[in-house]
Amino acid sequence: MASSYDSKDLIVLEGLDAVRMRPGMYIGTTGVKGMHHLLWEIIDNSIDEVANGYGNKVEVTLHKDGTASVMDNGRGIPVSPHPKLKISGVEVVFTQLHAGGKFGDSNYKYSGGLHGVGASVTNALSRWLEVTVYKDGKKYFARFESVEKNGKIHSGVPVEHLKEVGNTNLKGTYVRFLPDDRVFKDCRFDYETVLERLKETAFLNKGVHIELIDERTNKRENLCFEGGIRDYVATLTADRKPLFYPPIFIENEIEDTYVSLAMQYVDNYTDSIFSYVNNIPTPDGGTHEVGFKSALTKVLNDFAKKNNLLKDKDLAFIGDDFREGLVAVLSIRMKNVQFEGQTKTKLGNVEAKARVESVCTQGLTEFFASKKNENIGNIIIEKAKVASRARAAVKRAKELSHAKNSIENSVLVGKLANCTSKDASINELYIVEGNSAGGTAKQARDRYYQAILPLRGKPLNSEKKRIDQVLANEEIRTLIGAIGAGIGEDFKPENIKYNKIIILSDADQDGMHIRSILLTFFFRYMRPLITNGNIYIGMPPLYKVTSKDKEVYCYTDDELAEHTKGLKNYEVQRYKGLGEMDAEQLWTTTLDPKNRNMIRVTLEDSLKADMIITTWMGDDVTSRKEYINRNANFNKIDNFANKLEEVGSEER
Ligand code: TSJ
Repeated sequence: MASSYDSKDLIVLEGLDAVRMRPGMYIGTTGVKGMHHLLWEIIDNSIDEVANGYGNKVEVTLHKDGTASVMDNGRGIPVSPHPKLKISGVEVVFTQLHAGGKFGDSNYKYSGGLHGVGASVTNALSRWLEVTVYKDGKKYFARFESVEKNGKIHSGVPVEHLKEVGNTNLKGTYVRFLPDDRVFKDCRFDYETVLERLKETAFLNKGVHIELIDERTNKRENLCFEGGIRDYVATLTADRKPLFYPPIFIENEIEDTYVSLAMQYVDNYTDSIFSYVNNIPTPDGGTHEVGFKSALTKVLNDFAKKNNLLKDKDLAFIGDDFREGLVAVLSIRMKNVQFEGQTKTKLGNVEAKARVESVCTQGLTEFFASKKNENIGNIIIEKAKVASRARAAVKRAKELSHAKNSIENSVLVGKLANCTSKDASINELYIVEGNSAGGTAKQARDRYYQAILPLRGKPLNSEKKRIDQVLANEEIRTLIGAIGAGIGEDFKPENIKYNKIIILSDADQDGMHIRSILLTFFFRYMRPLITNGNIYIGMPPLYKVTSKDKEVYCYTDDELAEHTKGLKNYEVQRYKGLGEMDAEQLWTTTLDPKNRNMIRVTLEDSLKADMIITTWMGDDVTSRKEYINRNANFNKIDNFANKLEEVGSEER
């Protein structure tokens, strides 16, 4: 492209050259992420304009030539000369570091603050950058380039100073730039990355139209959320079973701070608070989140008291109890933001706490005081009660496993038939479904190294079992004590008393459910057992085939078919449960290491497994039913192990 500059006219911009020397200081990395940062700087400027009520549309285009452009229909960057610098406002924006503040602070109620290091950084790290301003009936243009002078590269040099280039009835700003490929090697803009960012931005700025166009692939997306962060929360909870609808929403302004909050509860145990200050994410929270949390705790405690929802037997709530299953978006706008922490992703302004707390307390109190929202309050309190009970159960379980020799001293010891060996490396613990099968197993085992813990089927068998109820279960607590290595964060795998822990349950739906509960329990509270390969699923035979004077046990349908092929005069006994076997049979088929068949549970991909377990164990009855139906062939116990993506080490 022909440029109308003469090298002697070149204005070397020391600030921008500094950016070029140390890009990492300004944009973090010189990888793809850093390159996207150039685009965020530009987009943020446009969003600032429309978020403050000037214009309503921002269009982002990813071009075939590696450039990106951003256009808005705001007022247009000021073109008049800066009183001190004597250059156009446009040139100030693109050549002076942190120029954003000079304009932003005085013109925008809420400015992005130090977040945007400014459009000048984008200019400094671009091969070229062009800007067109539509303002007051005129069209203006300027171009900046990276140029070489005396063998040195200079960044962001104005090669075409801002000039009027025609008339227009449009208004707004258009910026297009080519990231410098000497800084960002082999990088290209990623559609999904940009889309995700724009979507978040669109949620946070309700009513703003944001369009993303990818000319390289002809993909495009139009984003506009009239509900703002309400829509954000609704999207976040869409496939997670929200407890009510629509999300709670409050907003207000106090002392020049705008606070908005949308929240919802879903049927799980974690909390997710997404907080923002001036559209900037604060994943490490900070003073605004603290303010919100204390408001939430206070308002819900008051609600419970006022409505007599706490009975004598109920525990007092702590803040955490009100945040189980919470999905919230907290977005505030204020001046002079200060970020803290290593990554500057935590709000530090002390004044923000009181302001957010005040707006949230007032808004939430009003919300729950309304008769029509009473039921929502009740739902949340019920959920908090479950959370507080779970908390107490975990605490009890921890105490139990901490108590020295707890298992020997425990009244529960009767349940466990321990082995005599103290050598953990050879010891095995069989968790057996049902008292009767447990009794048989106690007779059948090799008591030197095999311990048996019978698990009553019933208390664990209901469709919906929360982990607190699981923990409250006597046998589970015995199990924690027996394993002897603690629970949760305090779990010490080096202290386990059994090298192999074998789950032995019936080949039916109840058995499958017990297995899933135990695995979820191990996964959540004793994960090293799974990753270290200590957990096994025992496979009792499904059939006994008797012919002449020979008895053969078959563990799968295939085995049965294989064995009975060509066999005459035989009888097949189908085992419906462990209880149908006598001690000798149980030893031969299921306990004796020489014959037994079992699958080692190893979590290759623990995340995936967690998802499966959550689907299975979670409160979404439909998906669990679906899952169970899909795997309804209980003859194939190993279906389960396969689903966990494990390759069983089969011992036979
Ligand atoms: F990043 C950027 F600076 F290059 C950039 C800024 C890029 C794009 C695409 C748009 C913008 C931008 C800036 N859009 N709108 C504005 N508005 C102003 O800079 C502006 C306009 C008028 C007044 C005023 O007081 O009249 C004040 C400001 C800050």
